[in-house]
Amino acid sequence: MSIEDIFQSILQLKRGEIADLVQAEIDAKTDVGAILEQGLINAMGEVGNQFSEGRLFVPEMLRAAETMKIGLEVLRPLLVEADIKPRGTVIVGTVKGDLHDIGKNLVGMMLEGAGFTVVDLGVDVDPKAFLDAAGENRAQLVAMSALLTTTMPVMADCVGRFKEANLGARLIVGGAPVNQDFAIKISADGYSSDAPGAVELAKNLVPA
Ligand code: B1M
Repeated sequence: MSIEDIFQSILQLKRGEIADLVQAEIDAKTDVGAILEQGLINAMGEVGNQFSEGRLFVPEMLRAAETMKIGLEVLRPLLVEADIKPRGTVIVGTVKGDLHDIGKNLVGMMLEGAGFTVVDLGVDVDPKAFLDAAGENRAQLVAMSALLTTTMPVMADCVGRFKEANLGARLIVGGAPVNQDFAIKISADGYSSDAPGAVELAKNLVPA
């Protein structure tokens, strides 16, 4: 068994196999980062390519995502393994109109692993819900995810409302179509292209 088998199990939508394959790599002491990047994340990239090329459609994309999520759950204990004191509270969510949650889940897991208390609002989260949750939980940070170019403007709306409300929480953004220029343009406090980078941002913005 190998990381390639994990990659292939996602492309072949084999929900029944992936948990054992990931566990086998963990047992074989394969680097967790490699399982995540080369096995799980790269497979979803390939799924996206095949969707763009019309070789795979929404139902398959959904099953691939479900397969990946099963694999991610097996990795979860290793990603959230932390012996650090509580560091602060982060609200995470995918913005209104957007149902993609795998990257957001990964960011949440890794923030947990870094000692943050994570309040996950799920997907399709409107700016008011982010605002309410940040107030109720006295959050220091809000991490928003968007995977669609059409939902990126919701991030701008959200940043604007937080500035108006003056809650003091910092806002960071990420997701495949988001970049540093966009983050600067909407006056977000930070941008990261991946989950480990989001953790570094969070640590810088919310010092222990
Ligand atoms: Co959709 N989808 N999808 N999809 N989907 C994309 C995003 C797409 C690029 C595919 C493509 O065309 N090649 C395309 C978007 C095009 C665009 O806007 N530019 C697309 C489309 C078009 C759509 C629909 C419109 C399709 C349709 O219905 N015709 C539809 C929209 C539904 C909606 O949201 N309203 C749709 C639906 C779906 C499914 C529901 C079937 C499924 C999602 C299931 C789920 O998430 N539970 C799905 C999937 C699986 C994808 C792809 C294939 C994979 C996404 C993924 O999970 N990647 C995707 C293609 C692709 O991205 N290559 C695609 C793995 C994940 C780990 O990566 O989320 O990027 P990602 O997270 C990364 C970084 O971005 C970053 O960290 C992670 C890595 O460490 N990150 C953050 C993410 N969030 C962060 C937050 C941060 C920091 C970093 O906070 C600060």
